[in-house]
Amino acid sequence: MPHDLFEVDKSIPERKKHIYIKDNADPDQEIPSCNTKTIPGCMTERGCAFAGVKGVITGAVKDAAHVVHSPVGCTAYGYGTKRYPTTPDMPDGGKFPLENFNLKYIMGTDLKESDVVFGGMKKLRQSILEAAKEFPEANAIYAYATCTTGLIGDDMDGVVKELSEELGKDVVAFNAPGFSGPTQSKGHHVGNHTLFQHLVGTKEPPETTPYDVNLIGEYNIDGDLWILKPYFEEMGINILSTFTGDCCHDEICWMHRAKLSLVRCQRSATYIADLIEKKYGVPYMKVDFFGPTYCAENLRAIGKHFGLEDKAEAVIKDRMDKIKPDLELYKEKLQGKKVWVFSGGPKNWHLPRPLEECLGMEVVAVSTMFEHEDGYEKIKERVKEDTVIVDDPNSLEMEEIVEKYQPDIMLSGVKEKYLAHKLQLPCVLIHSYENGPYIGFEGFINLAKDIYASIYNPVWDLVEFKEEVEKTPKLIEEVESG
Ligand code: CFM
Repeated sequence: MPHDLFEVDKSIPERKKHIYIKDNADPDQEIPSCNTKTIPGCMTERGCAFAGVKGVITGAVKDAAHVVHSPVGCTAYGYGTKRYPTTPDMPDGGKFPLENFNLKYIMGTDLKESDVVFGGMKKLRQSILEAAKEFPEANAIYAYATCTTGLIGDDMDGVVKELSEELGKDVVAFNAPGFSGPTQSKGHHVGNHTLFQHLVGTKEPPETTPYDVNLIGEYNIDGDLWILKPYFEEMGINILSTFTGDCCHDEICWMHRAKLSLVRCQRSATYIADLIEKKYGVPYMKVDFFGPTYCAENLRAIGKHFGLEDKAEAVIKDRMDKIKPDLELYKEKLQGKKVWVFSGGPKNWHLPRPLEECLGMEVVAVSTMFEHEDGYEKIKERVKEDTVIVDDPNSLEMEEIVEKYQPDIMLSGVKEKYLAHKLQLPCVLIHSYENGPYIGFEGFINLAKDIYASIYNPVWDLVEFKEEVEKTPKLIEEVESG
């Protein structure tokens, strides 16, 4: 189907390669320009490669001190903005002193002009030493390149190698300056490779079982991991390492000892599962735990792998029984409501079917910030004919989506929420969540509840009232004169 739907295409013809409307008669539809840099002049919602490594992959590691090698802006930007809660629990049964550490703090080298001219390596060295002194409980130090230090070419690997020896603990450099890729996705890639190359295989776990798994690409957003963990425990499966929600540095180091890797976020973390499989022969399975149907399917597959089918069935039955009344209630309330799903990548293919099949909603638009071809294929498989699929939408296109597709709600991130609200459109956060967790059986009910609360919020009646007021000068007079 040709799409003259988007007005902005007239002024930015390249954007045609980022948009299509699903047509069942044309199975070859694709986004040929996904995962390329944003067209100059388009107001993008994407993040940078540094955000991808620090904000997504490594930031949740609870016992590492994070040192950002940058002018102070990137450091402030990297500070505890993401909602991944953490327990003090360590694998040896001990407690990590979270109260005076980690996610509460971020450290930076505070680069100035003279460092840019003469090099920032001395400052990096000094800052890492200071961080180690200030936070002796840190089990590792992670240092991050940023645009400035990438441009001046500081040899971070050299500095951290020396310091690892001096300090007697792992000091790791992540070389993903903001500009090093089109989106945060590049930072995921660098983060995976760096952790694999420097850490995996360097330590042994205190004990192992025949049922050890790595839960990869699970960042414990608003407690997602704590929904999933009991499923595994009840099945008799042990999570040896989580990559990287609520995890500690050592868990990364012994990932090679798992019997199976489960890849939850397949955009940000399939890389390390692949590397571990190739080098250590640990197989991996891609899993999807959003919505009750996928959750049941995937628990079954994991049960089958370990010969624990009965236990998987018991977990599924228990949770399905628990959520059934709520699921029915929200399905009745949300039936026929139109929804636009907009996240980074994977949540755009995790969510459409559960929203449609379990809640009776209609997905009219799906957009992503940084999905690659394989992810777009999954989106295409899982949405209905006539759904518009948009890669890296700019703000004008976002307004057009609202105007043309008239969604009743947008599921997106915090940046888009303001735009949605200006357009009088309800919006629920699906990146960091509103009242999550949103994963698993129980989590899906939390999502349904937030969607319901948002669509049926009485504030929208005031919007209609305001429109009426604007149409009627007499009313305005009355309102103004009290
Ligand atoms: Fe993976 Fe994620 Fe996502 Fe992601 Fe992200 Fe995220 Fe996301 Mo926001 S790791 S790709 S870089 S599932 S932060 S928890 S919600 S854009 S779809």
